[in-house]
Amino acid sequence: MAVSLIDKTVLITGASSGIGEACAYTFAQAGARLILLARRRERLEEIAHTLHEQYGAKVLTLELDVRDREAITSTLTHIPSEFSDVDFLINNAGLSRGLDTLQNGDYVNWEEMIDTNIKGLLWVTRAVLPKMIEKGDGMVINIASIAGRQAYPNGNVYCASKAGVKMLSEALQFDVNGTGVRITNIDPGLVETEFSLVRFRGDEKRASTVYKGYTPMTGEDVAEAVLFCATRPLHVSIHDMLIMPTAQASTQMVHKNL
Ligand code: NDP
Ligand code: 8X3
Repeated sequence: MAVSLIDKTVLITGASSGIGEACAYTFAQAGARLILLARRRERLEEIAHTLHEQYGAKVLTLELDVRDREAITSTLTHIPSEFSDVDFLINNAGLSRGLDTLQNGDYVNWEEMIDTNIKGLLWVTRAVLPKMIEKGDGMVINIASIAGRQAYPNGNVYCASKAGVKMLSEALQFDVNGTGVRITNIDPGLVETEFSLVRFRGDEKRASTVYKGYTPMTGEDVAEAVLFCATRPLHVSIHDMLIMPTAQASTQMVHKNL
């Protein structure tokens, strides 16, 4: 039987835009209680307000930086009781900075990607997973990327960070085996979000060219895939999913009509 999300608690990191925001809408519509985590408080509050208005969803917003291990650990281990029983953790917070060869790379960009995409995911998971294991139920969904399966020119550290996420997802299968907890890794291809705007530090023209000449995926497309994985019967665990725009064959080949 498909799993119902009514009254289930879903913690989404990086919920203030893109894929994370779309997951918030999709899971609220399915009846879940939400914990939305990101750094931009105003965005989170606007989303929470709309979710409450549209779906009557109960939402807790957490203004947190996933890189801040102490804040993550203390906040997530002391969540108000109505939200403290996290059933689903969607590790989505992540970013890319720059696009350059390694020999010309910027240490600050590298640290931000590794600290957010890998270490941030570890801090959040370490704080939430023990309780799931204790109750013998729960699910962790990691948003990695096609970039973690196939490198592309100048993608070096971002690709490595996402390969790291993918391998952590795989390793976690061993850690939770026999506990009832499920782990899913999702690798999306190109999704039109704020991702490229962040990568190119606000350069709108450069960011928009990434998505020109073909139909990229939307955050909602990925959110629907996340929902599908989350609602499989409890004896079914989707370990790994690759989801691409139809126009994208690989990181290196996108059919564009420019
Ligand atoms: P967005 O830039 O639209 O969203 C990124 C989200 O991550 C924002 O909510 C941002 O919130 C949050 N975030 C970033 N850094 C931190 C931090 N230090 N602490 C807490 N939250 C943080 O991009 P996407 O929606 O596209 O990205 C979501 C995930 O999907 C990322 O992991 C990305 O790598 C992955 N992905 C994206 C693809 C794409 O083509 N767009 C394809 C494959 C994977 P805030 O700034 O408010 O903190
Ligand atoms: C984001 C997709 O191909 O821009 O992970 O790296 S890509």
